[in-house]
Amino acid sequence: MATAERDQAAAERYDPAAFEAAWAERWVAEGLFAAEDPRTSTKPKFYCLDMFPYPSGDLHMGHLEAFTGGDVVARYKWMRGHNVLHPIGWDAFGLPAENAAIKNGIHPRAWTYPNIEQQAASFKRLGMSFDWSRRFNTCDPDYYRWTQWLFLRFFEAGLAYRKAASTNWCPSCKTVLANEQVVGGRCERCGTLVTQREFVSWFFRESDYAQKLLDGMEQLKGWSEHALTIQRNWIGRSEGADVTFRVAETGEEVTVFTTRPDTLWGATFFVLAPEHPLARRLVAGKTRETMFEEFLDLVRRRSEIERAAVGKRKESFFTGAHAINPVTGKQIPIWCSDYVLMGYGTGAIMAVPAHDPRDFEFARQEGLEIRVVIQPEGQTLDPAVMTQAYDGEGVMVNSAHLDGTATPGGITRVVDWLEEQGIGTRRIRYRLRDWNVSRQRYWGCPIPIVHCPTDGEVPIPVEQLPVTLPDVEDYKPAETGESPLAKKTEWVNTTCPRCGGPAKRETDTLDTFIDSSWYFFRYCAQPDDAPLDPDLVNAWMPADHYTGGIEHATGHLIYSRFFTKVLHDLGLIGFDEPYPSLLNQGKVIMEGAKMSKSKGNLVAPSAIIEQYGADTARATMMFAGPFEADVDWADVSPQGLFRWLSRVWRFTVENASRMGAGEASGESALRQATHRAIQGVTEDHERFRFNTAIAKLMTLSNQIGENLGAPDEEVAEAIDALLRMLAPVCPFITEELWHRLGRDGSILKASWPAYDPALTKAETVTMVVQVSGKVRDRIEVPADIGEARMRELADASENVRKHIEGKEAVKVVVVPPKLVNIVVR
Ligand code: ANZ
Repeated sequence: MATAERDQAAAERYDPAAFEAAWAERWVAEGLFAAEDPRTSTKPKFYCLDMFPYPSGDLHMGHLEAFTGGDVVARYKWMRGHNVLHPIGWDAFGLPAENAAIKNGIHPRAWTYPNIEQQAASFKRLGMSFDWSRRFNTCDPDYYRWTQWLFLRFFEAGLAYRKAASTNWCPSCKTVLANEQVVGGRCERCGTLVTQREFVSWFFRESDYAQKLLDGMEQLKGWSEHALTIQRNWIGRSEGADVTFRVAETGEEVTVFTTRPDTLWGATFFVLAPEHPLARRLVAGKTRETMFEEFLDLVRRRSEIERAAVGKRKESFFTGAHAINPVTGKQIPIWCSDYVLMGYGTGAIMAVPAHDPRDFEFARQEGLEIRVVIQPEGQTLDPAVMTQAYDGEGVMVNSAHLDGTATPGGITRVVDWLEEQGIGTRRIRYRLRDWNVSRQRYWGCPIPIVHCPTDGEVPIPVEQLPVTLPDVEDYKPAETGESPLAKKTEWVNTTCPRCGGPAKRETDTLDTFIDSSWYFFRYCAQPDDAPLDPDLVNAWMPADHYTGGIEHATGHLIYSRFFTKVLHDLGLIGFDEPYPSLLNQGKVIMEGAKMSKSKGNLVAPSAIIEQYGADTARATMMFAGPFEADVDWADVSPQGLFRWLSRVWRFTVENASRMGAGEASGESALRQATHRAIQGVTEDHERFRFNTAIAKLMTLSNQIGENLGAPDEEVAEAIDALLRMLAPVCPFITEELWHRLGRDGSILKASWPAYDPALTKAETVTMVVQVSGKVRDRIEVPADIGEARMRELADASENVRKHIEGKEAVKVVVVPPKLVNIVVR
């Protein structure tokens, strides 16, 4: 080879380092990703939202996956002619950042901001098409001022209140946790076993919205059934009845909630949650009072999950008192046990051991009576030999005049009767509880409330917002459960905005999940006199696409739906569901295990970018499998993707001079391949099947390679389509080639290719059906037909049926797509 040719070959080698970073800079500098005003834009709007990141370090593989997925959608929508809003910000307050800061011995602020810059730089380097002009951090006073403003709207509307309650306490993070932040009895952040502790805390009345949250699910058409089920169960609607019992010894009334009022005749004992106020009254002044306190101590050390589980030992304490079963008139013993939770229903239950698994376990443990009141069809349950509760359908027995009622269908009849008798009332209850939003931590949004000895809880006047988070020396959480802010006395001591007298500031900060419950409104516009611009919010929202982890199904994804409904009810916005389409990415793992520093199996996106470039990092992640499935990084090959991109690079550069050719016509193999790829990749993008889209692009690039001898127009058409379709996943290589081909503007704003349906029709062939070697039918079928479908068609043929009737098929030979031979005897 001559030197000049060799030089040219070298210059034309695929070298992403030579252009990726420069393009990343240029896109941002030119404002390529800026959304247009949706009220005046001629393009249909598309709001592409990603769950914004915690700035707890540099980007990890989970970020690479989730944000690339969102970016592919955003870029695809630009190319389909949409006005895309694809914003970014940082969820920068709260435990994740703070715990990391404490571990590293530096102030949360000094830890958080540099991390944000680092992540922002990495996002840019990855080519994320964010509208950077809308960027904000939730720990900026300009943002949390409006978090406080919203808190005050909730407070005024009676949706924020303060009460003493037994709450989840993480002994390691030294803070209260919401139920959603306790996973399997452990702190979601640090894994420590969560205990119960009494605190005066702020709550949001989320439980008032339980039914609205369920009803709203009708609108969530683009959510997976899995995500919907998790939320439905978390909200936990139960239909049943409240039934009132009387304490035999004292005459006081106590109500239970039951979903099975049809089993009332089988209630042989009664159980109170240990924390139930009646429990303490019943043991008061008795010799067992101190033992009861010890019992309570024991119970407090167990998590709710442990307490509620079937098959776990149940702590028990007999109160010595009895309740009167309102339908049998019998006295039944009142016990206390930890399997009854204070926070659900009324905190008291009628125990029906024959038909409830946990009551059965408790009865066996304590030797209590078991009485069968539901008899299954064709069986006779005998309490003496039962090994488990029977909770299925059956007919009521031992239930006086209701004997013979079929259940659970007949429950309505039972409740009607209970209501008539004044024993019970129909009741719907939800598992969803009010949201505990107080955190005894430094790094959060200060609660804009002052405690005044005269006026009580007084809101800070709006014009005085934000209540700035003061700097403190000692930001570590305290054993006492008191916020570090409490030590800052000059900040705490203030005057009451109402009476001017001395007062104290609230020292708890807000749960960071409040910050993230409304951020997507602020992306639409950032007015400086309101949290949101209703005009623009109503123009952009509901968001069209939301990408994020399914682990948020019972937390963020409920909180933010709740916020949206409240803001709607307060008249601030015109819709009540924030994101009807939700796509949950899978996890990135390594050889079956979680990636982590301690395991030493951590792969950083930056390492892949350095070795192969951002396009390869993005493509590898998207090609690794269906977006929603877990990705095992040990199974994927960045090298393979890099080689493929090198090939695309090479044939594009080498055929650059042919690209100006005119329009292609005819039905050649290459044209058909091109148009089938356009059809397939488009369909894949519409269903977020990024991996199969890439596979089809690989096939197309092979077909291009095999057909370089085709006329210029056909090669040009194929390469042009390939580049456009590759652009959402690999924006850099496609942009660089686009410019080398002398095309105008960014490929991001080029149009998505269209296919000619005449060229995508699947070919058909004639399938022959034989019975024992004799031709009995001929059927036109698609050339890519599968074996199962061929057999179906053969079996459905009239003539074939006639010839196999009454005979036994001993063998079926299928040779796709042309032959089915049924051998009969
Ligand atoms: C009697 C009974 C008989 C019950 C039977 C069930 C089956 P869901 O469906 O989850 O709403 N329960 C009520 N309050 C409770 C509490 N605070 N802690 C623990 N368990 C409680 O569950 C409702 C059922 O859970 C109620 O119906 C009650 O037991 C129990 F064959 O009442 B059932």
